[in-house]
Amino acid sequence: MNADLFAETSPAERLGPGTMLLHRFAESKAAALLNAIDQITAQAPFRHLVTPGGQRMSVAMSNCGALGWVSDRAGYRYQAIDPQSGLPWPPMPACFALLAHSAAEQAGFAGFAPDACLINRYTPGTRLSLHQDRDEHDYSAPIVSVSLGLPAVFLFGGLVRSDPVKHLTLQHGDVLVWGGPDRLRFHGVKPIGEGLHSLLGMQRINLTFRRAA
Ligand code: MD6
Ligand code: FE
Repeated sequence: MNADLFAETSPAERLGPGTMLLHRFAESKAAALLNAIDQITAQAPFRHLVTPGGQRMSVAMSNCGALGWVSDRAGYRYQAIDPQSGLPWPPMPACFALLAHSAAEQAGFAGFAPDACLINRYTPGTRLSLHQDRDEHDYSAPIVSVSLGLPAVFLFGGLVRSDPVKHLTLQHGDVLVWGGPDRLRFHGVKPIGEGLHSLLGMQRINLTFRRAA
């Protein structure tokens, strides 16, 4: 049977009690998402943040929505103002909020209303070291993560840094939803491999939607 017959469906893979990988869930929306990302990053350009320890992050970041995630020598936090422009972050486009809400619902988290969307841009060789997402106000809301462009090997650990780590491939259009008992699992991204994606060229873009306030 022709595999293309299944291209519109979104097989869901359960990876933990609160984690679902929705394969290709965002694929048909990719062009609209990329168009919105171009508009957002015209106002709030991608930049390399500095960690509290003083290291420049290899991943370039921007944000949209009421709150944006930032890092500098003072620490990690969410704030309403882009420190680079002094202006509020660009608003979250309706197509972003709808996608995040419907993916969360599909994964069993009804009523997800994100107030923050972090936009990460990777090029070959860039990586994100193992971390927990713990800068949000409460952990009851899930996180919805959308992958676009070049594939990534996602490291999916446990609740303790030293727990064993699973390697998952995240492809263009894949949406990872995690919350509940998995909300504080350690995770990261291995260095992105060389490649050329038809829409994004030598880049991977990840959107992470959160309820931060
Ligand atoms: C990324 N994502 O995939 C980085 N965090 O580029 C994350 O750090 C992340 O994908 C929490 C939940 C899902 C994620
Ligand atoms: Fe994270």
